[in-house]
Amino acid sequence: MMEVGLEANTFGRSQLGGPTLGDVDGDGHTDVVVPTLSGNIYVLSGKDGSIVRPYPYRTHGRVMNQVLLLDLSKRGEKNKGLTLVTTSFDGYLYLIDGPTSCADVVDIGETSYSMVLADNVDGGDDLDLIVSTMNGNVFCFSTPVPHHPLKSWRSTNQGRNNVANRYNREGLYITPSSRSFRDEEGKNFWVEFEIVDKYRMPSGSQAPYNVTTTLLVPGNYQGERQIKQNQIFDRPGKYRIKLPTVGVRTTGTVLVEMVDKNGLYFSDDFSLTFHMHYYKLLKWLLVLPMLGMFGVLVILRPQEAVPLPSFSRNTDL
Ligand SMILES: [Ca+2]
Ligand SMILES: [Ca+2]
Repeated sequence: MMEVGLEANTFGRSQLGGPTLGDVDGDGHTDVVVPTLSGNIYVLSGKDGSIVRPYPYRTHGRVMNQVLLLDLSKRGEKNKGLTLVTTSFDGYLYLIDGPTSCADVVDIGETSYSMVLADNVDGGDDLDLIVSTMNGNVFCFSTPVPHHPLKSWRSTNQGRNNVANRYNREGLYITPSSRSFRDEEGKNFWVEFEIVDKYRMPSGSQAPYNVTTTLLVPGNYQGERQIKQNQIFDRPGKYRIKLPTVGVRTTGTVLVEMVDKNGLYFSDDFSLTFHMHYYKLLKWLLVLPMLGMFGVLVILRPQEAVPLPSFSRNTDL
């Protein structure tokens, strides 16, 4: 990594957006992607800092942001390498295939200083790309690629200090069964997550993984607002953590954070509700007796000639 630092130094001030890391060409070794003000995007070998061919890729305007790295292989497709996604000051959005450096471009006609981000924004199960421009527009492009929590890249440096793509590499995500919408009523509930670590020799495993699970509930809850649990795991895999349910009707967010042996930070989160279903049942407490009374009146409908029953007729008043 030292050599990469020296090599990157030769770009000097011509570089504004920081580098991002990932195996761009799919040879099993990490590469460093460096955008430059000249419009060239360099890919450097993480081993020795040499330029990976056929890069640099030349755009026709300045590249002012970090380059997003994504696994854009479609369902069932086993693509090696990653796709480089970036805007350039020539007004195009570039999607550059890592191994070949062949590009698809989208003419957005606007410039951007911010990184293209990825997440599933509009639902469905496909990954979406978010491009925000200097004109104040936010574009959302859908892709034919299935979404996975580790494919999303929701902020520059992914919240703290990680500039590497996580899918098929390293990360932590909450499993779909845990993150789907739910309401909790019991004493406790379970959160399932998976620690992914695909590092091989010579770097080996990035364990131990220090995982902190935090239940955040908003201001309407009077007790302790943050319920935290900390655990250290020695190997990747799926784990379940039990969290206490809060005693009031409220919404909450579960945040799972992981720091590996190098201090790299990963996180995932989902939202849930507490005791909302019970509250929804309350309306039936009101409606059911009314329906019952209505039913009784319909079934026991008095004949025309028969006077309505009255409790007063047995009295002599
Ligand atoms: Ca590589
Ligand atoms: Ca989507």
